[in-house]
Amino acid sequence: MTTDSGADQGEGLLDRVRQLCGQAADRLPAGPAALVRQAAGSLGEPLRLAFVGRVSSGKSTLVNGYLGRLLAPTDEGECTKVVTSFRFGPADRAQACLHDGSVLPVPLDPGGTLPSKLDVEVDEIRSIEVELSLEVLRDTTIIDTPGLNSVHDENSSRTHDELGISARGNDARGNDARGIDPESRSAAATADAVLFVLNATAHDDERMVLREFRGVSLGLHAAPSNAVGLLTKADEVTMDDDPWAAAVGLAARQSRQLGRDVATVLPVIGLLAETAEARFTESDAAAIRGLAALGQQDREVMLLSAQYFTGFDSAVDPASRERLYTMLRPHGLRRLLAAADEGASGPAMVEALRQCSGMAAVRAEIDRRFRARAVALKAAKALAAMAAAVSSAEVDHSTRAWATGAIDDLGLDPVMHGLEELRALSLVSSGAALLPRAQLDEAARVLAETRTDRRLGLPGAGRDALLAAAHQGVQRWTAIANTAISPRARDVARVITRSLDLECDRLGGEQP
Ligand SMILES: Nc1nc2c(ncn2[C@@H]2O[C@H](COP(=O)(O)OP(=O)(O)O)[C@@H](O)[C@H]2O)c(=O)[nH]1
Ligand SMILES: [Mg+2]
Repeated sequence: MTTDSGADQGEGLLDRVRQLCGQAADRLPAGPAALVRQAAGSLGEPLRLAFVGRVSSGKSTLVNGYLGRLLAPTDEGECTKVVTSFRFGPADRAQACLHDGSVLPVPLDPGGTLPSKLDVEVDEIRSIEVELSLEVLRDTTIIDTPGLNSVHDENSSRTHDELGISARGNDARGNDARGIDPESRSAAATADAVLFVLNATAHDDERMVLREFRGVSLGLHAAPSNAVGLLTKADEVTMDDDPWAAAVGLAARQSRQLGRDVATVLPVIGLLAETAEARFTESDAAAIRGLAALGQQDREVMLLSAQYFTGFDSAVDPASRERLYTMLRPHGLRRLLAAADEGASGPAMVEALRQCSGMAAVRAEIDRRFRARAVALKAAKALAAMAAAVSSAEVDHSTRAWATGAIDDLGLDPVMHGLEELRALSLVSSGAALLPRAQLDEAARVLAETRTDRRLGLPGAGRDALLAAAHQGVQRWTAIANTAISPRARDVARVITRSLDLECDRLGGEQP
């Protein structure tokens, strides 16, 4: 039994949303109609996933680590200052889309990296679009954004105005939100889902962008099911021997603090993911082995700073050491020196880096939360755009009432329940829903898994057994929904009851 819950019905929902957009566009005045048509147009495209955060927070490094290639420049080059999308295409190529509507080809460096210098002024560019024949991009478009200090920061709020977002908004405390530029914020607002890249300190401006994203994209679902925080540079959270443990604790705290804006915060070391996937070579492994020949005390001293590391007396040449330091920093170096002590091969070192980067958990979260629920996220995005369009003063009362009713109806579609499940999952994994351990485990399983047999804890079981388990589950969780003391636990139980009810429907209704 390998039914993918909901996925098979996804296309039907998208068709219905498309149809509704078409009907609405026919009835609405020109301005709102154009917004609705635009929203309908993006329904057939891959999921748009944006990496957003301050400049130098580590976004491009994460994009490279995620895509497994050195595509997004992480230096000071001009391309770091422009919103860049990476989408699937048969050949590797890039183009710059200018504000005046024209398009210029951008030559890629060998390996597909964007050049550090462009033939056109950066502030004339609206976005760079890169097409790559990477499998992971088939169903997901990745958007890298610049952040603070981009050239657009001071002079361009065009895109933002189009979206009706104030480019110079104030947060709740009246602070001017200058941390993240309008172009990046607008890229976040038009994305279906956002990876919010954070470092050890979360700033007010970052929270504001998150809130904006929530407001623009998911008016229907006031839950942050479509935004996940990534606490990157986890290796630099503390100078202690075990920065990862500290980062896990910090990410959990940020997750609680930002709970209204992101579903969860995961620690990650983007740099080590990028190095593992796209930089580390056999000669780097040989250099690590050369350094591992030094005594323990010498090693600790050389790891104290970049200068010590490259200036140290060693058979490994300084240029190789500088490269290693840039790619690994002290935490990665320590990890690989330890691996070398155990006789690790080059590929084993890459595997060690991969493991300590935390990227596997990020991938799993992206798969489970975003790629598996892409249809619901895209439908929610389009419906939210339609809701915003019909709220315009130009729209007459009866059209607005008709559209709002139709949007609500589609919001009740079983596929859309996937977003409720993600919201409930956040309540479970953050510990906000007070339930006994066994119920929490079951809740996490039902909410996180997408295959019917796994959700029901009966991998490989036949239809009758699954249906019986789903029926029992409905009864049990209905009781919990009525009796649990914590309101959030009751909320979670209600969501699970509907999930299991929908499983009964999918399995064929009546109990055998
Ligand atoms: N120590 C450490 N440095 C990182 C990490 N990720 C990125 N960096 C460094 O931070 C700087 C900015 O990274 P970049 O990805 O260009 O940031 P962006 O402006 O957000 O795209 C670069 O020098 C990266 O090497 C990380 O996980 N750990
Ligand atoms: Mg960047």
